[in-house]
Amino acid sequence: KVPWFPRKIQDLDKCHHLITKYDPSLDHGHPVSLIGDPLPHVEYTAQETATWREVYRKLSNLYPTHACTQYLDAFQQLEKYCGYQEDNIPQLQDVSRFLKERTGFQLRPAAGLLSARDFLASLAFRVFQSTQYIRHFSSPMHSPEPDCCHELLGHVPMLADKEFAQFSQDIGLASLGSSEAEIEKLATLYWFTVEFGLCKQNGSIKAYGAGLLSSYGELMYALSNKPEYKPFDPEVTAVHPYQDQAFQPVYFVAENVEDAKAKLQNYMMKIKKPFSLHYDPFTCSIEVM
Ligand code: H2B
Ligand code: FE
Repeated sequence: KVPWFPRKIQDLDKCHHLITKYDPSLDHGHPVSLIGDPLPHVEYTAQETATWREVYRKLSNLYPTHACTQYLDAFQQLEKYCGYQEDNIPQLQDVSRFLKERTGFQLRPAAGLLSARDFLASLAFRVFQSTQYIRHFSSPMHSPEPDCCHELLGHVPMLADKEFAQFSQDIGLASLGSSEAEIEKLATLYWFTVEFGLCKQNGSIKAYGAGLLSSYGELMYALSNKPEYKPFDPEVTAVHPYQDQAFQPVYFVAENVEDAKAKLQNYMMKIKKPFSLHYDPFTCSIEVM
């Protein structure tokens, strides 16, 4: 039996299941906002903005030497057009509008860590479910769960890149109607690429993964001589055990984003499903054939 999956963008209103590691009472079982609703404007406190400032300052010093060129190009644009500054936490509404113009991606607010199935399904529609709150000020350099520093500094710049946007949507499309075991593999692929991916660029290695680009400590470590590097190969990467409590002992290095995308497409074709899927961008819906 094929698990239920969203076929039109409005169906994503049913894809908001939280992974409540800490407090199950926080899961109210209904979405905080619906597709098409304006993204809420948040007034961040002075203390929250101070946390953002600290994270922003430290990370933006590392980007020129550690981030891939796609990231650097988008980051520059975000500073110019989208309120990315050390004294301002950008609003999701503005960022979503920016991304929509670049790659058709849009943000929607998420209440916390979502199940892999729901999170990946939204990517199939070029929807990125983003948290809007910020980590606790007591540990500005670390957050156990995604927060807006991670989304805005890690994910958003890469989602402004056309190739990367397609790569992200492809993982999402592969997840629709897939078995639990297959979702687990896709979540692992997502982990080692979108979150912790490295790529070659002009003879050196740079970061494109959001988990790296939003963590000062791990970004430095990932590009030091300490971790092990392996070539990105979906078959191998999808079953490699991963670490979510410490820095990764192993990173997968892609030749470039285009190559990672081609390899992923090849991998996706081997996932057995009794139908094929096509995304229709005009109606924002999935055609099942
Ligand atoms: N939920 C939220 N809100 N943000 C994420 O970045 C995220 C998620 N990542 N759920 C997902 C899980 C990822 O770790 C994979 C697909 O499991
Ligand atoms: Fe993330």
